[in-house]
Amino acid sequence: MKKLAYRALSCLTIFSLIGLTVGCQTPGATNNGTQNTAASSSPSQKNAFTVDITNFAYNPGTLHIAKGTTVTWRNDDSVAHTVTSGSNQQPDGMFDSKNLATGQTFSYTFQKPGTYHYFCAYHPNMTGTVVVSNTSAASSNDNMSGMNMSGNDGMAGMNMMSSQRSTSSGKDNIAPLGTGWSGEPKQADDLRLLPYKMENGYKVFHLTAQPVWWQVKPGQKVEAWAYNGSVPGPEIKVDQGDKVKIVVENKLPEGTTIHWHGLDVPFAQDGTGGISQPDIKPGQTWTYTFTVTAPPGTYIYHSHPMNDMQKQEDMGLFGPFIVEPKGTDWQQVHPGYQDEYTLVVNDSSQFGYTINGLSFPATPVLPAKVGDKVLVHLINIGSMNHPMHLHGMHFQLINQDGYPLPAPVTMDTVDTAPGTTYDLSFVADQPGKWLFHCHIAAHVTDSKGNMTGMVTMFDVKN
Ligand SMILES: [Cu+2]
Repeated sequence: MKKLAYRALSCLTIFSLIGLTVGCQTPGATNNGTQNTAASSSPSQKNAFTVDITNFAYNPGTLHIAKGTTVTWRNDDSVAHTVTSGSNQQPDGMFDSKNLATGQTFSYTFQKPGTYHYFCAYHPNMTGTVVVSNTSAASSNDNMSGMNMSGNDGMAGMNMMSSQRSTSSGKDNIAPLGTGWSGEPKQADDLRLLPYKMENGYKVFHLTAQPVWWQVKPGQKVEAWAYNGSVPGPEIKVDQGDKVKIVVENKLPEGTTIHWHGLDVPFAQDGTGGISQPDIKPGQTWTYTFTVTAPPGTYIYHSHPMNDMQKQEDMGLFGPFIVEPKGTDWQQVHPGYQDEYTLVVNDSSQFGYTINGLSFPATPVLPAKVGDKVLVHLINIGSMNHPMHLHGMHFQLINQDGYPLPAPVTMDTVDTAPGTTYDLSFVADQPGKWLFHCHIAAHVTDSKGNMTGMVTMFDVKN
């Protein structure tokens, strides 16, 4: 896994850079707050402005006002938000509306010039800025075009993933085979590791959902909807306790979201379209932010839009999310793993019976040396149970759904259920080409009786 994963790293880095299309709030946003006639007659509140909270955004996102102006936020969304001063989800204590239910308002009077950032404590994509000029509110007029914009510091470094900002027109053309957009033909022989950048203590990942051509096996090329051009999407690997941001760009012809299956994130980060967030529209970008609290093990990310969830999963919008022991990796865990593989089994209508998006004989051969301890992260993202059987060796089932079992269970077949993950551990104790396959015959045999579908093998050598 490691070797294969890193081999594709440079390629993926390029993908990520290309995919990093960032929505920006307009620094020069005009002063379009509405006059609040109900405000007090105090001169200092001559100019009062309202920021509407609608569709998971502050409107306007950037407000330019004179000192002494009172800003009132009104929540017109159907879910609660907050107006909390600070940035990067860190309150600075200046103001905090706390829970602002539908229809409620919150007001704050800005007395000092400066640039003030705020955010919603429930929805990290929601950020806003108030730029306060040195002009007195009592003498200022509404024309801010001549004001000094030098107080605009920090804008570039902010989280600018404005959820409702369109960054590109939706494209429904299909990119070349398994590549997303680079044009480089590629048949994935294993999952690839998604690179990240460290920013302010966060591991920042980028995923782009896009139609691509995908070759399930030679002669079977189908349209896929893939993350970063790969089915499954690239493996996200983090340490327990990591703070992560995952920037998702939607280049699909319809809305989508990503759900972090099994990771127990805050509600606003759950990625359920129409429930915890609006669908990310075509051309838009959305950022998920959470701390990985789950124990080391195997989890999933997959699309979870308001509509068409089955279609989107059938088309390939899923990937593995692996949590490693903090400060180490699996291969350093006592008594040590020499080989680590992630296998995603699926039975989608689009690809048929597959392991890692591929059908035997296109599935990867998994090398090991005699005596190696092998760790397998096994995910069933399909709609059926698949009893996965290992030849030649017994394995221990150590985790289910990422969490350790009270005691490892020794078996040679694990009946995997849809949406369930398993971590298997075994010692490759004799050489051979040992099949690992679904034991439902129809899932490993084509109409002519040839072996195909959910079959792979461990190639154990001396
Ligand atoms: Cu099966």
